Amino acid sequence: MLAEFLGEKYGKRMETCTDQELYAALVQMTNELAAKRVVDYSQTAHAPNEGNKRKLYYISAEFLIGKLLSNNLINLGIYEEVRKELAKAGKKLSVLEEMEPEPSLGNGGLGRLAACFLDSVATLGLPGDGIGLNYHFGLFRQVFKKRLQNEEPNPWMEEDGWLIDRRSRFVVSFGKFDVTAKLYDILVTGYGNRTNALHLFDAELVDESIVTSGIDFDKSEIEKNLTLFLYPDDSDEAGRLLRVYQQYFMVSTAAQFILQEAEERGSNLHDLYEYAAIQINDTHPSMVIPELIRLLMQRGIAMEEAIEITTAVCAYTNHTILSEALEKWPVCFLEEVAPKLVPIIRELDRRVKEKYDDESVYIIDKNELVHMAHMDIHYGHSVNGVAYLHTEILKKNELHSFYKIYPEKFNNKTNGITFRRWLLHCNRPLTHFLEETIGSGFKRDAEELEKLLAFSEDQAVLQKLLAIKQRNKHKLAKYLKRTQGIKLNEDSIFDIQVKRLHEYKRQQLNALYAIHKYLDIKSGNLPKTPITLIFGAKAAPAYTIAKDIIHLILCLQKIVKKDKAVRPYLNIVMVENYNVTLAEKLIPACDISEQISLASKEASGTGNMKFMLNGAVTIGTEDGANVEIHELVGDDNIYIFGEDSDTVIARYDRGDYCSRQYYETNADLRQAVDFIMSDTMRKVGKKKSLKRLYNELLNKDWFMTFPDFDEYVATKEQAYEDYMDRQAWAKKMLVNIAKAGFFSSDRTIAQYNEEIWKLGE
Ligand code: 26Q
Repeated sequence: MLAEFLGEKYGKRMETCTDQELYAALVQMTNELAAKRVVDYSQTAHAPNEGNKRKLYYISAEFLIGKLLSNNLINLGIYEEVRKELAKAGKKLSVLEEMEPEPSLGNGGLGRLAACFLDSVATLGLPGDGIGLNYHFGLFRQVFKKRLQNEEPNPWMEEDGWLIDRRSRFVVSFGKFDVTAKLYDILVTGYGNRTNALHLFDAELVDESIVTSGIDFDKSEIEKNLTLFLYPDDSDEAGRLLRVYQQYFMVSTAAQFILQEAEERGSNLHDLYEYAAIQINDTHPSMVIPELIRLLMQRGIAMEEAIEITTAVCAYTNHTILSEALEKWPVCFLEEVAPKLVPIIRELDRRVKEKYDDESVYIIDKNELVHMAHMDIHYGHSVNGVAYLHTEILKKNELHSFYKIYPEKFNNKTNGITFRRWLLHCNRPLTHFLEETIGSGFKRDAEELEKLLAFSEDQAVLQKLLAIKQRNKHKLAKYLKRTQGIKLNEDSIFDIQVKRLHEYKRQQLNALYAIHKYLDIKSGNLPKTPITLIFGAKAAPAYTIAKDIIHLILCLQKIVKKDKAVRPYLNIVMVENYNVTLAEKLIPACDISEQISLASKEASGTGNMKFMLNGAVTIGTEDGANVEIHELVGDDNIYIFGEDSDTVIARYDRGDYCSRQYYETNADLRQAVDFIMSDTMRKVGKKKSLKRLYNELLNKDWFMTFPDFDEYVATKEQAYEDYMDRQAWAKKMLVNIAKAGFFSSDRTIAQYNEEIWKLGE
């Protein structure tokens, strides 16, 4: 197939092509095949939703899509064919896969979720597109220098890449100027199904050359900088204002695009609900609500009706209970960025204040801050959390006043992941083995993984699972050696914590364990199996303590590496620039998955699901989706520790947490904490950074690592001991794989569709 394409397009034979030519041809061929599966609405007699033209628009500031080549080849059903064809000509598909740059259009869980969702929407044959921004440098690329994080731009767009210029223009009117938006599409292939699109808007006059050193640029040149970076540094006012500019740019283009499409497909806008369902992914796109109202009014619809239409169309997903992440923008920012929205927002707020005498549900508070989530809840028809526990906490605590007003709007949609990327693509050996053992039905219906339970006592199956894990550990070791110069002992336990760096995720707790273990080994307690602690995380550029934690881990890495007595038993590694590509290699190689957030703080987590699916055993707190994983696999196949969410919430309510008390009464903990300020550390680390972190832990420890320290250490020791009984461990792996089916994003999307979007009726 590829040979034919090369012949026709370029008049070339595969053997004579360079890798670059082959890669470019593959992208083009894949895009052409994908385009054939785009469903033209007006032409289809049998749209999946006969009698209803409703289409989903998933608006998100992030789409962390990862590399697309192999994913698209799998979804189009031609991966093996292409691989074999290339092999015949002496070429390796894996080499071409490596050439693709990873689009860095996201930061973490929320962005990766959006990408998994697009895959599942297309796979289920549903009409639904993503809408976001085309950040030229995306999220920064992380580089370690002297054990500190540095940030560099991460250019990812290619001449012959996946972006398709739609040659379509929209104008966004800001208060002081207009900006023309260009529309690019990335095709989203469903697994054996239709092709949808990810629409990415870009500012026409964006100028990459204004980026000076690192990721610095003139924040005031909005027309030139609007779509340069995802999450520009917002530690100053100019940075925060720029974020609002980006958000309005995103939602204004989105709203214009959605109305245009609806009208083209026959809507008179009064019936917009028949044509569009909008999902607002966290509060970053919340301004789409007043913007839609504005545009509907501009087209002659009265305000009352415009509000009703908008409410019927829009639904909101909440991804966090951390108050600092719940966006509140000063009205004066909106006056500058989108002055036409201000009277609308004021009117929406007036209506709320007229009805409810409760400040906690106002849209505009007494400090003239606009609470974006409040606007979503009042003027959207659905509010969902992303895991059972998270939704319960929203209802009972964070959003309780809203729940009392609108109980019917609240619902839970436990997150999911696409098994195409997180099993079929990233773990081929396991996929093939599963096919041999339980048939290939699980590829379409993830719940079929449960068939594996019938083999839980089958020695051959258990041995094979261990062998596959070993092979993946070997592959990871080779990869990290080649790309980052990191050496791993393949016979050690791979204990992995990879995720954004945030205090609530408690990488610092894992680092305290690392210190404890280091000192324990030095004092002569040698672990029976060597341990490798692997970290991967980016810290937001202005998040000082997060950067201090990275510094601590990198210093520990160096100390242990230099210590001849300890290094045969313990290795601490922080991979540079953790991203989707690295995740695809780390996760299949993992033995122990670290999900140790402070209970109540992690809305769901999705890494936890990816690890479990690939046969890692979780050590975690009763938080987010860990609760549901625990319930599914049972006590014997997960390691749960730490205080539960009720205890934590009660402690916050009392406000009486004092970390120093724990420090003073717990000798092991004190020893680990004090090590941060030891001479050994000072020799490799920066005093200012280490001291700041030490003080933070001792005087604040806002995410309560100290109360969980002892239990965490004991639980890890137990897990390491259990790991040595290989047969028993393999059974835990098997149960985790078998029970992962529930976490397929196909299930999540089917639920969104049944309960919120109703695309399939
Ligand atoms: C906040 C204020 C101003 C500017 C930006 C932000 C901001 C940016 C990014 C707030 C939140 C985010 C990202 C949140 C995120 O990734 N949340 C994760 O979402 C996952 C998918 O639902 C969950 O699994 C994770 O638990 C949650 O942390």
